[in-house]
Amino acid sequence: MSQMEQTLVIIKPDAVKRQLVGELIQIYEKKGLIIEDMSYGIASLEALEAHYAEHKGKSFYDNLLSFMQSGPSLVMALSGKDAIQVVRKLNGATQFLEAECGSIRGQYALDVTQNVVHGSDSPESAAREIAIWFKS
Ligand code: DAT
Ligand code: MG
Repeated sequence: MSQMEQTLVIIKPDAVKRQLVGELIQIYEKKGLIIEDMSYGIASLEALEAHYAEHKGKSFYDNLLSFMQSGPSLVMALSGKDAIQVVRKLNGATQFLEAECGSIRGQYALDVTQNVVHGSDSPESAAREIAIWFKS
């Protein structure tokens, strides 16, 4: 059964630097997803620590946080039918070599950390992440 969902997307600093913002938004919009909210700027350490709490202690964690603060990023809440899985498919696998060629990472990523976009991985993650970035 399809469900209306919200998910959290981040267009990461590497993609902003490469001026891919418009192109990436177009991919999500053309798919039919709706932009519910957005926020642009250099992410705070507090938000990033909360967002990436599951990865704390891993070998790539410090590098990940410094990359995510290396420039502005665009954080968005998107909604639509099965939005969480739809965005994960559009984004492609975490490892760029495994990402399908037509996916965002398949087309634009050549690095496992600097991998262009983030998408929530489950309804629980989506709710948690949206609350972190869009405190109402
Ligand atoms: P995803 O972003 O596909 O949900 P994740 O949650 O496993 O992937 O990891 C979060 C981010 O951390 C990922 O986008 C890039 C970085 N990362 C993950 N695994 C990594 C690794 N083995 N080496 C370096 N960076 C990694
Ligand atoms: Mg993840």
